[in-house]
Amino acid sequence: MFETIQVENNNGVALITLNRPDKLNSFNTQMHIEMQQALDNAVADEAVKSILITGAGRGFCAGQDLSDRAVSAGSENESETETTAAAPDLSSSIEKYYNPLIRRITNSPKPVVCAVNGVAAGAGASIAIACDVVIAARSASFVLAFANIGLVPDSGCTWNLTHAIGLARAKAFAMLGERVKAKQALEWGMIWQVADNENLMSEAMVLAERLAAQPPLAMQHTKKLMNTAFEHSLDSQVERERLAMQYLGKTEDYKEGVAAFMEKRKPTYVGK
Ligand code: T3D
Repeated sequence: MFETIQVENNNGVALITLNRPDKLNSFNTQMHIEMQQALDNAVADEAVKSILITGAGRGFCAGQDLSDRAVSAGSENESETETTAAAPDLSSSIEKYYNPLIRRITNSPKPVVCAVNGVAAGAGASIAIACDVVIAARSASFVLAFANIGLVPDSGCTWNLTHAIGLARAKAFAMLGERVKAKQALEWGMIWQVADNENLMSEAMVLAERLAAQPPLAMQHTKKLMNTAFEHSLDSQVERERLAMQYLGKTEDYKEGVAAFMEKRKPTYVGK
């Protein structure tokens, strides 16, 4: 059904694999459209409880496919150089594709795990860090390649990264355009875990399956509270927590969680 990605559903996990390995899984329009569809399907499918995104081949994702952005580098004729007839309006691709993709990941009520199997560059890095739980192969790396081609970090990177690692690191990382290895990303608090290369997918699947077995409404509300925490004062945030607790305390899953704890058994959650 899809040509640029692969989707497999197993044990409550929708595994989405970016699949343009010869282009380091960089995004073209078709891949954007297929990703939108795959994420919408995963959210709509009641059997899917968590989503796992990874890449095929040696890279995770190199951001925008630059072969679709062939802007003339200049001309001997100064006035021709200044005409921007061939220049794309990047804001339209951001509005139509990158922002909706990041919003889909962020607003998904289901946890999204990212298994970074190789280099994550440009929007590829932004997409990885927009996910809820990020595990990276030891040999993986992150590069905010935007600066190297005259752009700014997009796809939520200036927000997610700055909150994750702080302004000093985020600015140097973005402005220098240098590669950061998985181990460094872990030390900075950019990602959750580093796995040996050969164990990446099995460890990522363990994480995704564990999240799939967690109470879905608690996952949804935890994610929302945390993703929006910085928009609120502490005073308003504790009130939002109170309201979420009020709602969750009346769910079947809370009853089941407490009963399972008291009976020393594994809980089974239904998302109600
Ligand atoms: O345009 C809009 O819609 C606005 C939104 C923009 C969002 C963005 O993501 S902007 C940033 C775009 N991405 C980049 O600038 C990254 C460019 N790539 C690189 O810097 C490097 O390739 C990497 C750091 C990712 C990996 O380096 P390395 O040495 O491991 O691999 P390589 O040899 O450079 O690349 C391998 C192949 O993948 C190569 O093709 P070839 O020569 O084997 O046929 C290379 O051209 C191709 N490739 C890598 N990145 C891209 C790409 N092809 C098209 N687009 C790419 N982004």
